[in-house]
Amino acid sequence: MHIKKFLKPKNFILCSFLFITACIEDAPLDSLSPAGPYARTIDELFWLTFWIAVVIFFIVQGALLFSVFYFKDSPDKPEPKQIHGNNFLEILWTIIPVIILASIAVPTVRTIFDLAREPEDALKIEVIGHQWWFEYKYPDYGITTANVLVIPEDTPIRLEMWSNDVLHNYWVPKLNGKRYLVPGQKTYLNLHADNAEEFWAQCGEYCGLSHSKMRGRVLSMSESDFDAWVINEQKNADNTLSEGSLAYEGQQVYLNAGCTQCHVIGGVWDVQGERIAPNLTHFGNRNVFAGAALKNNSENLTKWLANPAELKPGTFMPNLELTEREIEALIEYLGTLK
Ligand code: HEC
Ligand SMILES: [Cu+2]
Repeated sequence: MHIKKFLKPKNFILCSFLFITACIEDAPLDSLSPAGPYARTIDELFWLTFWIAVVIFFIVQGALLFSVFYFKDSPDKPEPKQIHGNNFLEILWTIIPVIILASIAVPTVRTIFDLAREPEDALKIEVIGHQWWFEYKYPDYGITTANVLVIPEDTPIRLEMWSNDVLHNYWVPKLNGKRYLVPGQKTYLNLHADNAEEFWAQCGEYCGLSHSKMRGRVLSMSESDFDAWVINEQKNADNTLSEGSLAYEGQQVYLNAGCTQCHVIGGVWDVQGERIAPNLTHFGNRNVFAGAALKNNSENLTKWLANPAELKPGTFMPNLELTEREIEALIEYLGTLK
């Protein structure tokens, strides 16, 4: 596009709306409102760098404006003194940037090392990236879950991460910076939430069609709530549904429609172990699904089970041509998986 065509008042007004979007309060992906020590360390470094840049901006612009007006040419003005090749000045304006860069580099390098260090007594959790959802495993507890990462408040968490397919990137802006999830290689990230709160996560690397719908939640809870959550997650699904109930019918659909090829519901199907889809054993306890892109309610589930790709283009969950009745029964069944 020709630049003159772009420079119209209409376009400036449109562009200014982009700035207004930055003013939303309580934005869940706001990296400027840290909620834990790691994010705070980054925040402090950001503000230090920001204020150094602000001071430099005004000094440089001030010098520029001063020169423009003070040395403005006029017919009766003699040529100002030329300073090209002045050794003292050349050395001075080499040293000043070195000091500026060093004053940013020292705290930056220190922060990088602080963030990378493995905290003592951290809870270890594995994060596995899939197109387009995050899987979480708790090796110490034998738990596998998806989409919602549950952590105890005020406790250091050590994430060990990799990808199952393409490059992904794990990002919980209020708790720490981003880190890549790489196929065949482990990366690490620390989290630590001050309080019991729900945070948002987002895949930070373009990873295919539904990348924007590859989100997540981090649910931080009190120590006692977390312990109760662990005990519940370790249980298999309740397998005592009464024959003839809608939930029982849903379980039959689950077992016969091919869902078990990809999903695991603990205790419901003999074949255990690795599957390529979210573990559904405690699906009913999660408030979001499909990469946290959708709220867990029957309206969304109806659409999802009828045609997953309509909600999430490219998803590896196929349309299984379920009838309305089957979908209704499945949703009832999924609701019992607490
Ligand atoms: C070919 C493999 C495959 C089959 C078969 C399959 N699914 Fe899925 N399912 C997936 C994948 C992959 C996802 C994650 C999609 C995403 O978030 O992008 C998923 C997601 C889901 C979710 C959301 C889970 C969550 O926590 O995000 C539900 C519920 C679900 N499937 C139910 C079913 C049911 C019920 C059936 C059988 C009627 C079924 N699926 C059959 C692959 C499969
Ligand atoms: Cu991704």
